[in-house]
Amino acid sequence: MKRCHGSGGVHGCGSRCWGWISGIGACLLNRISTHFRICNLCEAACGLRIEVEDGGVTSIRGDRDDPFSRGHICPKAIALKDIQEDSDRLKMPVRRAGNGEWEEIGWQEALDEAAERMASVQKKYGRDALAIYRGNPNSHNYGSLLLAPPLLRSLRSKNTYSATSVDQLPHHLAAMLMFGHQLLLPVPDIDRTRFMLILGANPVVSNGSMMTAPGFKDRLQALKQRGGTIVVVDPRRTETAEIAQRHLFIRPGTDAFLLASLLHVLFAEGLVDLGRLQGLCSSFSGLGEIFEDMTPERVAPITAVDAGSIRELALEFAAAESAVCYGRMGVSTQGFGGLCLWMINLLNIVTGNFDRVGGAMFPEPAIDLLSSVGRGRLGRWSSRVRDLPEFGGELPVSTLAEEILSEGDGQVRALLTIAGNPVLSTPNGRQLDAALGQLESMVAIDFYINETTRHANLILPPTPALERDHYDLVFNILAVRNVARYSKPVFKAAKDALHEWQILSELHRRLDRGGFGAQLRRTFLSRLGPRRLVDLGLRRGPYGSLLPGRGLSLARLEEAVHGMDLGPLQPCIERRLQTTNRKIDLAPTPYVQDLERLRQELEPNEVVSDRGMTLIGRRHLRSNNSWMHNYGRLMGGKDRCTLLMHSEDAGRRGLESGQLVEVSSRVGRVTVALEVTDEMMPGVVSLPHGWGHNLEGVHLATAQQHPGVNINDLTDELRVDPLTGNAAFSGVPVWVSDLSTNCFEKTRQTSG
Ligand SMILES: Nc1nc2c(c(=O)[nH]1)N[C@H]1C(S)=C(S)[C@@H](COP(=O)(O)OP(=O)(O)OC[C@H]3O[C@@H](n4cnc5c(=O)[nH]c(N)nc54)[C@H](O)[C@@H]3O)O[C@H]1N2
Ligand SMILES: Nc1nc2c(c(=O)[nH]1)N[C@H]1C(S)=C(S)[C@@H](COP(=O)(O)OP(=O)(O)OC[C@H]3O[C@@H](n4cnc5c(=O)[nH]c(N)nc54)[C@H](O)[C@@H]3O)O[C@H]1N2
Ligand code: SF4
Ligand SMILES: [Mo]
Repeated sequence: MKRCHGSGGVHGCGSRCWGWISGIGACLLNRISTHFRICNLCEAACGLRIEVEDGGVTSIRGDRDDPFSRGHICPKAIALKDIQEDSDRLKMPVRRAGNGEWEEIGWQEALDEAAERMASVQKKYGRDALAIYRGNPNSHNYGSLLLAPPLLRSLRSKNTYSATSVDQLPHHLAAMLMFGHQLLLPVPDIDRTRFMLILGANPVVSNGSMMTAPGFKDRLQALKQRGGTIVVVDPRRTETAEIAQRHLFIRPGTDAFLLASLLHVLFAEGLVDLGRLQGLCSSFSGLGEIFEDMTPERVAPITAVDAGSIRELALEFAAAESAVCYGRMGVSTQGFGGLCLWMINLLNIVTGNFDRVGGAMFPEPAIDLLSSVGRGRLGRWSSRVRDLPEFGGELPVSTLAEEILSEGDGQVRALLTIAGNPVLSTPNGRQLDAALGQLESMVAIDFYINETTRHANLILPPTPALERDHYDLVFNILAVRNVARYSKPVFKAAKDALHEWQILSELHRRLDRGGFGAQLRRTFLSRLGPRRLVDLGLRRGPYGSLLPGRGLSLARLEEAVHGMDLGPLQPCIERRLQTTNRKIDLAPTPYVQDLERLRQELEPNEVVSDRGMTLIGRRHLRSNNSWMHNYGRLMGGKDRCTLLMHSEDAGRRGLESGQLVEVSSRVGRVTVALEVTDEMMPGVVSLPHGWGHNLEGVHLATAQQHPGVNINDLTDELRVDPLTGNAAFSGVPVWVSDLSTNCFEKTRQTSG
């Protein structure tokens, strides 16, 4: 292999090559270059060092000089190369012909037809007949974040959906109701806290969520080394629980009882102290009374956490020099997800651990979206079929299939998906799969023909990550340290390729029905492009200046190839709070009312048959939701899509590791290999999500060799948190049986 050692020391071994141009970080003779870039695959946003030779990636490593991630990386980053080179990845638009075959077409034709399909359905049936679903990668793509909203605004469909409602919606609601803005999201000050209580999150594997903290495992180890304590509450003894000093099993879906009980103890023991926030909180008086009946003794049989442990946890949390409670997917995607996220904030606030070093704090990102994104509203309209509430302009995606399938005025007839795979990622995926087959029109902006997009009439593929620049608009809002990093594209976009923002703005141009003012705004936005919008955002932000040559700007950020450290989080609530009375609302009415629903369940009433179990999900370091199973490098090793079950449960059923079992729920059934492990809580089984690639017409050669089963063929679209509309994935009742004896019918009868 050719070697080039830049005189700038970038390649570092000292011998010189005359082709090396340090200004551009490239060697013109050997066609070698080094690029520094942020990984956009998950929320950790690790800094990468990417070597390119002769137009191909030769290595991807962690960037040790990145001020935030300090060289941390996970195996998924390497797959950025595979995404770039994947022969299944679409490079040009494709159209599905009558015989189910796909034909490649040119961009003009594709964009015209896509716009025409959407416009004609809206014209014929009304604007709500077109639904839009936006998936997770949108938040990792600033072009899409900036240019999709104007398109959606001009489509004006109430049937707008996203992955938010199968994920973090309760976080946004709590932020809006308590702090006045859906994006005012507190994050744990993990690097300085002395006590961390983690509920329903496995950041050692997920690398952190609603908390951007690259190298999370190292940060946890550091917490322990400085004498701090980590407690994990989870129905599975996870990789994170393994590091923690204490792990408590909890019955899925019951965290709201535990949290209410922790608050009960704090009030009952006189341990509540708002500290500095005393004058900044409203609705404090009477707060203790609403938790009066939530004693540890009463919630213990419901949660399966014993009363002594609950009391001890509350006392320890209050006594710690600093403490923070952090909850994620496991508490947000459950029937009381809304209440959980409110009470997590409350716990941090009433123990004086809010907006304080070592507690829960607000980042101050270089581009502050608070002024440009709406505060969020709840329930301005509700879904047609099931009356689920809108939040922030979106309806809960659990209702999408029935909105397509139920006839009547306002029925959904067409769908636009943007970077989403709802057939694998939303509850009762099989029902949605069937519903998509009935649409009159479907357009997908995606670069794969997968479980969802196979139903599209047209697929419009954007450039992959390495062909575009990147600035993290979302995850700097959630970062445990203030940083700013800008990544240039590693490769020039392929000939004829369009970036996501260009596709969106081309569609917008064709669909814009606004007046002169709206059209002028649209033209201005698309001429400006996302890059210059980022520059403007940086200049208007807290570290920038509108005066030329002053403050943080894109030009300055581009010079700092490893990114810029903007310092640790600071107490800032006085500056950041967005409520109209400039106070934190400790007891917003929707929560106080919803507590009544919780109270009604203080007496457990669900009759579960002896074969009944509850199902939870899990993540794996080498998976990323549904779309990264097509990269061989990530797919080695043993089967990851297995059902985990405790040995007592397996023994009672006469089941053994490795055998196939049938798992069934109200909505469907799957057959999957069993893995017996005592890391599970008895009575609970776990399946990962994002699998089930064996559907007809999917073009993902590698993923189809390891198809797995879709957990969302078991999760139930009717199980939602009624307050937020968020899917309740945790604790789905299921029955597990030996394939050969198949006792499903029998258990279904006994369990009603
Ligand atoms: N049972 C269960 N279900 C879950 C979860 C769970 O824990 N349990 N987790 C939920 C969570 S947290 C989430 S966020 C959702 C995710 O749900 P989705 O966002 O619907 O699914 P993803 O698997 O992220 O699919 C991403 C899609 O975007 C495409 N894609 C990737 N990069 C790009 C890009 O740059 N541009 C475009 N246009 N397309 C791109 C991929 O090909 C894929 O089709 O799943 C949810 N579903
Ligand atoms: N490797 C990898 N990383 C990822 C992703 C991925 O798919 N793979 N997805 C990314 C995305 S989109 C997101 S949103 C984040 C999610 O990030 P996390 O929330 O950290 O991810 P999970 O692993 O789903 O963790 C949820 C935990 O909740 C537990 N749990 C389930 N039900 C309950 C319950 O009722 N109560 C309690 N207390 N715990 C419960 C589960 O056992 C699990 O350990 O991860 C991101 N990072
Ligand atoms: S942890 Fe996330 S951001 Fe970091 S390298 Fe892995 S996928 Fe990329
Ligand atoms: Mo997510």
